[in-house]
Amino acid sequence: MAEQGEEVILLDFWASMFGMRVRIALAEKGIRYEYREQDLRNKSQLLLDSNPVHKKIPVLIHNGKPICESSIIVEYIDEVWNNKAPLFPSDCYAKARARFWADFVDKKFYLSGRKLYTTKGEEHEAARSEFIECLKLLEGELGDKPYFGGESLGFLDISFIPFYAWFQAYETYGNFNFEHECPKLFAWAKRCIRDNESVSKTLPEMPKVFDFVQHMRKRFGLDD
Ligand code: GS8
Repeated sequence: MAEQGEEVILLDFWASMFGMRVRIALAEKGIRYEYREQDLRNKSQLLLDSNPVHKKIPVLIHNGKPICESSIIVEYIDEVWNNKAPLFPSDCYAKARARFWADFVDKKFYLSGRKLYTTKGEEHEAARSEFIECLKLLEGELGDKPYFGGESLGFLDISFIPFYAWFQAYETYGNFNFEHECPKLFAWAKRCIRDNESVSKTLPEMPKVFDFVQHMRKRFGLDD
């Protein structure tokens, strides 16, 4: 819990997988904070002032000081509120590995996933193959462990599980079945939700995200 006199504000958008990472980390640490939903099509002055470089959510404002970029925020939370179980493994190699795969989620998985519902034709086909390959690589990294870092929810789980809320959209527009393609990873996602209130209370319902994606597609002119 934030100490008395501490001010913690989160600038976020409900459907953002990056924002969800921060919400899960804050919940894991039991930190009380003020959630401020942002209109990304009409950005608030506070958002523009807090993240002048990227102008994106999430931004955590801790005692007036903004921290940007979800992975950096999660790491900050882990370091500042170190009274609860750490989110990172203590072993340096395991830590580097967790960071590597979280970076892979951002650079490869997220971008190919986005193309599933924003592109058509050849680009869409290529994105579909890449997306499924990414899932299989992540499933390989998970192996037979319950969580990426071992026995409990950690940094890489927190980086990746928010995307599960988007899976109805990924499966529908990517025309594949997650459970069928990656049964172990599917079981991991279910486990994260079933056994961690920080996750189950943060992730929005899949149909709500799907509805949001459908509206986005109409706006982009991909659907009537
Ligand atoms: C990505 C944040 C992001 O894309 C992170 O925090 O990890 N690398 C960053 N934020 C989006 C909303 S989620 O898709 C955003 O704020 N978009 C507003 C814009 O691009 O104008």
